[in-house]
Amino acid sequence: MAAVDHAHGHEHGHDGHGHHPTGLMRWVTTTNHKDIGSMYLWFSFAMFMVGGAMSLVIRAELFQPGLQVVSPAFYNQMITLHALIMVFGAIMPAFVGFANWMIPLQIGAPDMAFARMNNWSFWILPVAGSMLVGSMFVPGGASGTGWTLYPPLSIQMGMGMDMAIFGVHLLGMSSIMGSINIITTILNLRAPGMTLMKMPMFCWTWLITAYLLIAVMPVLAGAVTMLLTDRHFGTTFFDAAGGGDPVLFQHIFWFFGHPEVYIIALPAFGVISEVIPAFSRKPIFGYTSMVYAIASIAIISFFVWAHHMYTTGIPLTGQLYFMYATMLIAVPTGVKVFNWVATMWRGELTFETPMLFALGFLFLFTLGGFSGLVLSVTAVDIMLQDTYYVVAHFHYVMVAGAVFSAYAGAYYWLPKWTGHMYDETLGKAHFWLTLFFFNLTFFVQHFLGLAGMPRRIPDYALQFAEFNKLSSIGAFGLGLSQLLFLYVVIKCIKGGKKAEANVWGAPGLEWTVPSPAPYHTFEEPPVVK
Ligand code: CU1
Repeated sequence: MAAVDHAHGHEHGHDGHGHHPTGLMRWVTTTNHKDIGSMYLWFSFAMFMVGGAMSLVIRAELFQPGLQVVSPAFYNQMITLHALIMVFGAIMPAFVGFANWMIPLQIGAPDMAFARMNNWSFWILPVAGSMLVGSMFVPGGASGTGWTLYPPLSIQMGMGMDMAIFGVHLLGMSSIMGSINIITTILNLRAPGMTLMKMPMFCWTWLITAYLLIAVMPVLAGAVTMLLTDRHFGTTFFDAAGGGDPVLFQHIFWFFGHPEVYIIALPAFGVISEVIPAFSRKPIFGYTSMVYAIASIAIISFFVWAHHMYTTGIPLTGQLYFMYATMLIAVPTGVKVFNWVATMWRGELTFETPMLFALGFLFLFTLGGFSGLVLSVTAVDIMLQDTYYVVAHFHYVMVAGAVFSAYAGAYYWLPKWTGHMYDETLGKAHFWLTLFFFNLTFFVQHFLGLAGMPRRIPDYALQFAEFNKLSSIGAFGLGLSQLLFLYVVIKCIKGGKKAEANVWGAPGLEWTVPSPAPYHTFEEPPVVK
């Protein structure tokens, strides 16, 4: 079978061992990590556009006070689907795409360990995505619960909720299979001499993220399965009338939900840890402390979940414990930020688009981290719970954190992927537009939250009108700016200046293979000294 040959990389060239499918069938049957990585990235960008369009419906409704664009029920569906699609459809698959493309290249492996399972992991995603998007079109509409799917509302919603639950199950399966693949690849397929402590930081972040995923995706699956049996099979896990408790769902959900934040953030840290050293012409500062910081963040992330639940009536001692545990995460995160800054210190800095996005990440993610520290304080959080301050906070973490670093990674590796240079002028324009409109959209939401504007509400009191107008203008600008990225990528794939093998003069095994990276990467495994 041609597919198996690809998987093990022994069989090079097209020498008559079965035929190689072309056109659509190539993509459906591919077991090549680069094809699969590209599919993940394209899927992710498509979902980013869908989820983004939904956020524009939200921002259009909030452009001015009064109900004008959509009904409150549809607005709630947009709130729910925007979040689910962005988290599970856009951000997570983007970083799995980077993992597929770059981990084998960075550790000198011929492909991912389980090449066929890799194909399956990807092809589950479009089905799961259709479940989420399709839930809008069934009687009663999609789940209007928000992405957290809290009961009792999620028990009462119509069939759209069942589709969302099934979609979440499928996404979990895909993530678990992807994680098994990543762990096995990193632990078993490293080139001779590539010890764990010589691995590029991106591989380290993914190794630890994969363990996080395997630990918490089943917890989410359990939570939504209990929801499903409460809905249809007469159980009362979350129903007080039968002896259950809706707050139990929150505990289980956030035991998944908080590590999920780091599932998104750690691979983003990994990309940043590749880009900043490359554009500083220095090795990363404090490699070992970086590895320990990633591991500490991952471990502590399991013990802070109830900081999302300060207002559910948990005991005061519990509130205090979760407050201090949450603050503790700022320590290893601070180590990372310090190391990134120290890497740049006295480096020979240049500011091409990947570096600009990395610096944007550094500045804005740190801001998001600080507003997170503000929210970790129980007394403050009780005031700010369910306000736009929280919305502003997690968009600084998710957009400025995950999306900025995904762009940093995409511009950084585009020459490796396509063999062409992207248009630097347009790339920089994309960065500055994104930076400006991102802040216009979300910075003002801090003020709205502090003034008491609640989240997930389609209408608001008159005193919030100005900041909402600014935020909506920012959102439309931000959305339109992302089309520029699509144009830059297509232009880069179609042509442009030929990229040298190591365009950035960066260290790392991936830069020793030619650009574009060949379909089969290594004839013989390289030896790393
Ligand atoms: Cu959290």
